[in-house]
Amino acid sequence: MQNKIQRLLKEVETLAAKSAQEAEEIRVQWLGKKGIVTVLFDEFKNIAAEEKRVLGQQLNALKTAVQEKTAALRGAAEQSPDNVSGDYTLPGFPHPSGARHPITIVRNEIIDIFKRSGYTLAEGPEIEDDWHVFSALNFPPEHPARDMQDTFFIRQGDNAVLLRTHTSSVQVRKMDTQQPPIRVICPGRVFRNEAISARAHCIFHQVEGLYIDEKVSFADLKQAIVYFAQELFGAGTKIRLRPSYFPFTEPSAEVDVSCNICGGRGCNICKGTGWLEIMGCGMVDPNVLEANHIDPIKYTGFAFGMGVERIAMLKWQVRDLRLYFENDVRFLKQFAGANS
Ligand code: 2NM
Repeated sequence: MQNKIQRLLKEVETLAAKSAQEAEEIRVQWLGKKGIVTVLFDEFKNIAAEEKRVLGQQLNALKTAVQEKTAALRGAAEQSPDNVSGDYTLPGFPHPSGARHPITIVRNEIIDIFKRSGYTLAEGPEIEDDWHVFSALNFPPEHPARDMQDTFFIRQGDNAVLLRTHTSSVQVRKMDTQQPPIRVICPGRVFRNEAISARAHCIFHQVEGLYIDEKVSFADLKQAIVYFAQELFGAGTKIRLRPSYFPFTEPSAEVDVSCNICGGRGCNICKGTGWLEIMGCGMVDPNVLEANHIDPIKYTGFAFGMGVERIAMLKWQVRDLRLYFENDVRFLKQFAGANS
């Protein structure tokens, strides 16, 4: 029986079929109810127990070889240009097309608005050092943001290596290489060691802006933000500024826009206040200019920063920021064709 199996194995290799139907006939001839392999399996039952182990393996190998061969013959016959059995009038298989991620869409929209106002784009590394993320931005040595609780350190100590907690580090690199006028927009991923919730994630996206020139004023900052808010949320959008604090700006403010859901009357999105917080901003602290070799007597500047996930949540009334990271296609599909 062993010899027979070996001979059949060789024969399987030489099998050929001109059509899918021929391939099917071969399959029946070998594997059908009275097929060559089936009969061998019947004979196998009567074989002495000590021979069964080796023979069983060989028989199974033969069966697998026949299955693979007939499937291959059938596949080849179906693909062949001689195969005219298909119905060419049937519609083709649709190719599902992808779409941009909602965070990409909003990020592009924000960038486009600032490009129209004369800003250029700058990008930089996600892995940074202490100087570009903290020291050059007027963070005092004991500032809590430098703490491990907020910052992911790759290496601690004098030559610390860390993941940037904001894209201001890119603006430091810009000030390093260019004297004013500087008008730059910096989008990118940032990292903070925070517990993940519906409102916070340890990785998120920011867009930060910086404008430095002679005689840049707080009024200029306010006008830049009004223009941005009305382009993004619609012509009737109002803004208000609330005093705040950031190490790199003085004075600093938090920016609210009038709630685009209820038109300012108060709803559950704006928690009855009529206002939604969208970003932080301020006049660049003279210490920051000085640390970056820009004359704080000659030049002034403003800066601002926003979280892209937050803006996207407001724009589409998404209540849980985690949806932007899970990539559930049922969620993502809803943004197909949402532009940019
Ligand atoms: C914000 C809020 C306020 C900011 C400051 C700077 C720089 F480089 F000029 F110092 N870049 N970005 C800034 C200011 C960022 O985000 C909430």
